Amino acid sequence: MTPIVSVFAASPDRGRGLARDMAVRWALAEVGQGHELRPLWFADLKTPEHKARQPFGQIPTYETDGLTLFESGAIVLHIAETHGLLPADPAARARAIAWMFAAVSSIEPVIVEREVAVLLEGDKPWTRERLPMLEARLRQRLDDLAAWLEGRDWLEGDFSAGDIMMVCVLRRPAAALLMGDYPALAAYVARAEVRPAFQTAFAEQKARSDAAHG
Ligand code: GTB
Repeated sequence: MTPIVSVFAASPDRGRGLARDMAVRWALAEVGQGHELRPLWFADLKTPEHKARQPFGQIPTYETDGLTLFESGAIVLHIAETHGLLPADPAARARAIAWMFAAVSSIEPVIVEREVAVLLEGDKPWTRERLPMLEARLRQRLDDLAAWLEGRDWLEGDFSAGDIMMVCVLRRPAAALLMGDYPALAAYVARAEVRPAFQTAFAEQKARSDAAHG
C-alpha cells in the first residue's frame, strides 16, 4: 500500500517547512518512497476518528500496511528501518538512532521553551527575567552540538535519519535566529537543505500551503 501521511490542509507556517510532517516527507523523499496525503483542518484534528490515529489529535500520522503510526520521530525511524536510512553496522545504527533522540529530547526542548516564553508568555511579568536563562540554556546545547560537528559533515559518518531529525529541529525559528553565531551549525543545515530529497519535500509542502493560503 502507498503510505498515507496526515498533514495540515493549510499549514500555519505558510510553507516554510516547519510543521512536523516535513521530517516525514523528507525521509520518504530520501528513500524514494511515494506517498499520499491526508490533509486535515484544525477542526478535524481533535475528532475521535483522527485521535484514533494520533492520541493527541496532531499531525503527522503515517498509515501503511496495517500500521498506523504517530510521532514524527517514530515515523522517521520506521521509514529509516524499513528503507535503509540507517547504517547497516549495528553500533553505527545505534549511534544514528541516539542522534534522533538527541534531536527531540536534548536540543528541541530548549528551543521550544524559548519559543513558548516569547510567543505564549511574552506578556507575563516573569518572562523578561526568564529569557536570558532560557537563551543561555539554548546556547549551551548549540555550543556543544557545534563542537561535535566541527570537522564532520553529518552527525555520525554518512547522512542518516539522525540528521533529518536534527536539521528539522535546528530549522525552528528560535534556533534559526541564532545560526549567525554558529557557522558550523549553519553550514550543517545548509548542507542538508541542498539535498535533492529535502528540496523535493520542501517544494511539495510549500505548493500545498500556497494552494491553501492563496
Ligand atoms: N511530538 C509530536 C511529533 O513530533 O509528531 C508533535 C506533533 C505536533 O506538534 N504537531 C503539530 C500539531 O498537530 C503540528 S507541527 N498541532 C496541532 C495541535 O496540537 O492541535 C507544529 C509546528 C508548527 C510550527 C513550528 N515551527 O515554527 O517551528 C514547529 C512545529
